[in-house]
Amino acid sequence: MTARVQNASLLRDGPGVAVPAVELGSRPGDQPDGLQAKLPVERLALDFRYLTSDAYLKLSPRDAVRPFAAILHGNVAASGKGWPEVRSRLRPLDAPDHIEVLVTTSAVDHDTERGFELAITDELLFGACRVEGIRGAGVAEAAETVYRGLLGLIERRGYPCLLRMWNILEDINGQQDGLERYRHFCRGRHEAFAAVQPGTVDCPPAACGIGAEEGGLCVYFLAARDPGLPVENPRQISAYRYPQRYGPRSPSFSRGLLNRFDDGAHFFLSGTASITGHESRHHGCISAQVEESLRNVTALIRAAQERSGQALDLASPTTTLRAYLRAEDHYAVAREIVERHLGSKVKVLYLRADICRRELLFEIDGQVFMPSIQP
Ligand code: 3EB
Repeated sequence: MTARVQNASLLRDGPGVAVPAVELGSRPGDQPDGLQAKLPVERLALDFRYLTSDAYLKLSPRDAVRPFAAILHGNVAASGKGWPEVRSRLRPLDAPDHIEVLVTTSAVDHDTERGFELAITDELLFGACRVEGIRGAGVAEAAETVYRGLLGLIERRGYPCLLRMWNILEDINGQQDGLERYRHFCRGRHEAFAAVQPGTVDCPPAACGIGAEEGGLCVYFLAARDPGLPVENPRQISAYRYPQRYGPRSPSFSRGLLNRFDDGAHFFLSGTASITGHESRHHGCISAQVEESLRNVTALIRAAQERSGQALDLASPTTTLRAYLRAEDHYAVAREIVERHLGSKVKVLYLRADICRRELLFEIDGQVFMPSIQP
């Protein structure tokens, strides 16, 4: 087990006795509703919150639980308050906009380097970058340049361990020089890992690789000082070992990755679709694809618990997921199945997106957060 728990004494005052709880963000009028911390923790290294734009625009870098980066889905005005704001170029299916905010109680620094906007805490480095002008060609080169840049940057800044990558590629299923653009992307990404961080080739971070209608290549990441624990799914071949028929270089991602800080355990769930072994299942059937994807998620979470000894509750209110749908009119049926399986406490964003294999209609990813002190 490579993940670690630091300063457990910060959270516990003797066996099983919680220190007096500080209800973060509980001063009246201080925090918008969506950010009210329900968790009685003194320190929060990282949490994900889903907010409406009204609540988002009230956030301040001086909040006790403060944003350190935000992902804007839909037509949201940027806040311009200093933290990185990434436009996903993905459209929410149930509202005009949704904002995903990464929050922390740690002090946050911001910087830029080589086209990356950075947010830096004691525990984490967040970075985001976009390369445009790759409509006709150059996807592999763009991916390799971005990944070489970020791998160099995380080394130099002392956060060499990638935990989670998010990759959003314009026209992901389009063809370029007789090869699908996603496969060009996988080639460039693989070349960068092989050249700069070869140890990561069969121990990659959790990730998602999805398609947008515009926006070139958008890559953002979370990196840490020490490695997390990558976890594979017994129902699926590791993506980094996919056979050549899926492209000249395999996709560099682990099915999931578990990380522990003193605030609790974060399980990063990679993009999970209707694939068993290495083959896509249930061509053309949205309900069967959603069911198969959820069976994969369940199997992966079980594997993660067995490998780490860490309890993980997928159906917990601290879980935040994103469901990607290729076709807008599959939204109602997909949501009904997701809620039937996970209950209604889990927060799920539904987004219109392309999936990296043409026949796939659905993919789901996100985070399962198990706080050290239960609410
Ligand atoms: C799959 O299982 C579906 O290329 O980073 C899922 C998660 C997928 C991450 C990536 C691709 C990626 O192969 C696609």
